[in-house]
Amino acid sequence: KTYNVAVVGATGAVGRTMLKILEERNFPVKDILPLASSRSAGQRIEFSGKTYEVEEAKPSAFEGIDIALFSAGKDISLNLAPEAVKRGAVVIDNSNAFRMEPEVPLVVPEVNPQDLKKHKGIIANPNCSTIQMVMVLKPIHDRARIKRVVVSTYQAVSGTGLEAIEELKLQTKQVLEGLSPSPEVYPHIIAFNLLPHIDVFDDSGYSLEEWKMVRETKKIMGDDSIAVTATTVRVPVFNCHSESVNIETCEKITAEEARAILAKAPGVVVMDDPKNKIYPMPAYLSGKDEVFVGRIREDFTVPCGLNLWIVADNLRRGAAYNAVKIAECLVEYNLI
Ligand code: A2P
Ligand code: 11C
Repeated sequence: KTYNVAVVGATGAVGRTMLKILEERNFPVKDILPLASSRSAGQRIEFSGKTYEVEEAKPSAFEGIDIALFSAGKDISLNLAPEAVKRGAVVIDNSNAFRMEPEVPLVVPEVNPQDLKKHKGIIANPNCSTIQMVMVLKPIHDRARIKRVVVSTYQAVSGTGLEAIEELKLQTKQVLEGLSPSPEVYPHIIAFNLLPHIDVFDDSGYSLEEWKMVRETKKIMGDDSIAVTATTVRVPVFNCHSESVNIETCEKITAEEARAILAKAPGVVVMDDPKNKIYPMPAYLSGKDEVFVGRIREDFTVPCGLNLWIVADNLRRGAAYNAVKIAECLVEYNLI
């Protein structure tokens, strides 16, 4: 069986990656429909050796679509995902629009594929920084029950989109030429800087990106008791998010055992030999679909603690690959 697949946001950083991954993985596509704003209508894109024209995303575009992958921002998802479902499509939505709705499964296929079974038309793809963290937390939780997680992120500009990638390129050049850049995408300069600010702040002092990591982790892991606290930081890296993660467990787990458990975890690669300069780094991991973990060590300040360093390609593993993997599971479980 083959499927008519729409990609909403097909001209964006994640949308383009979704098309690439559908093609690479030979997803059973009957026809592809690239959708974006009216500004991009008529633009041509290549898919599996054929040329397609980008069309404007509007309700009628979803007639005859079986699967719609959305990555054009929250407002577009809120407006158009229900329209796509009404016309018979299953939506896999990469935005923050529906993630915390109780009836919407929030899925990382390696962690909670069973949640797909209760879908009612919309499935949410989690935030990129959450996906790479839960893939490492899950096998540790299964063995030793996680009580508390303290995470600090080092997030690449590709998470913001194509404009932010251009801004980092431009500003880097400007600074090296002795010019002072004027920030456009971010509230401050991003070249040679760090911004402890991702998404909007609320009265608690936390940013929405930090709250996403807290709430989404509990929902994906199916355990509200896991306490998560996060500090999310934008760094002048083009692609791949990195995370420093401190975990407190109920049962003792040694670094060696953690390494052995993670080596067997689906989609996780242990890269941990620091004396030989082996640890995950964003500069080398673009284009990969696994989550890389290193610097695995015990936290000696508590009876049952671990410190880890996690890196993954946020556009692929944290967004497009996860979405395509959800689509593959839907096909496998006959849920379309
Ligand atoms: P467009 O290129 O036509 O603006 P990124 O995250 O890389 O910035 O990409 C955002 C994606 O969302 C792009 O594909 C963009 O299309 C799409 N998009 C933005 N606004 C709309 C809209 N009003 N309707 C449909 N797609 C949109
Ligand atoms: C970033 N994590 O790196 C964001 C991008 O809720 O899906 C993805 C935002 C989201 O800026």
